[in-house]
Amino acid sequence: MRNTPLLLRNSIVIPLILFLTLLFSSIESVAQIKLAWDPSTGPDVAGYRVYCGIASRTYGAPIDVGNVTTYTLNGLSPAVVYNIAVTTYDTTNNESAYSNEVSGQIPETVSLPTVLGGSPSGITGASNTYTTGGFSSNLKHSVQFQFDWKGDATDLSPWGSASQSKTWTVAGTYKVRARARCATHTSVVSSWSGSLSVTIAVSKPDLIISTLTGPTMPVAPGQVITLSEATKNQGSRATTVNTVTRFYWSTNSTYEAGDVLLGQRTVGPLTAEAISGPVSTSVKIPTMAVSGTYYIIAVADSTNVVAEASETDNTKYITVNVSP
Ligand SMILES: [Ca+2]
Ligand SMILES: [Ca+2]
Ligand SMILES: [Ca+2]
Repeated sequence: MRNTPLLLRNSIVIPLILFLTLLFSSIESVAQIKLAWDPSTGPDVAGYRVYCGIASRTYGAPIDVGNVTTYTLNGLSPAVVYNIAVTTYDTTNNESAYSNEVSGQIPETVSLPTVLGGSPSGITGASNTYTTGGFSSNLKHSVQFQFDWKGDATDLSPWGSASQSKTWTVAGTYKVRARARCATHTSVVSSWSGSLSVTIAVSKPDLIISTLTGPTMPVAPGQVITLSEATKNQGSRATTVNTVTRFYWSTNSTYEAGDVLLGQRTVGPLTAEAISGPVSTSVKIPTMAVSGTYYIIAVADSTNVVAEASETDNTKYITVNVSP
């Protein structure tokens, strides 16, 4: 404890007045508090000492700043209240009482993140990943992130990494945004970023013929041949009912109403990405077919009992050469 009696030759018991200024740090600057005080009116002032502590009137070792009336305290921690006082001393090292005490603290700020990167569209039930960036703590502390998946702060992610994923279960348009906070001083939180508009559609199955093979040698009219075919659900949602894959005889590669049905098979319900087959189906080449090149077209969900993400990708064909 400093306990200097003030029985001094020149009795330099001089009230000091401090004016405290906080320098709001930029990203590159250090945490600092700038001090200024009125000069002592004593006749033989030799210098000043700055005292600083985290409890009122309980200071650490003083800093002898010389005969100046301003000083900047550097390297301070944010969110800590510093209590500061000054004394003056004369040419024979007699020291005054403390000045009035002032207190201040370094404010920490975290800049807001950039608008999120990630897909502006998706489907229900599927995970979507979004990433933010461009944020920082002015004190260079590490930061954490929170995502607002709806844009009104009613569907918030946990605080965590700059890249987080969301699975929406309801179709709609969502305004996704993010904010950052200091990982050490978690009450220091940035504003929200701008919003990324994300449109989520209802997920659906999508049936296709994934493989179709048949005879590679010429076939005769009326001949029974074996087709090998696989039907796949490449969509993001399961089918829940049986579907029918049919095989048609065609003079062109396009399935049309007039094409001749050769045969069919039943395909059970398929989960997302599941494949039924390959399965062999025997069909008979039309007896009236004349020599030439024909097409056998397989059609998934040919009776259209399943609403699909795409109804126009359900066919696949092979060519067959007929010779007597
Ligand atoms: Ca389809
Ligand atoms: Ca046709
Ligand atoms: Ca369909």
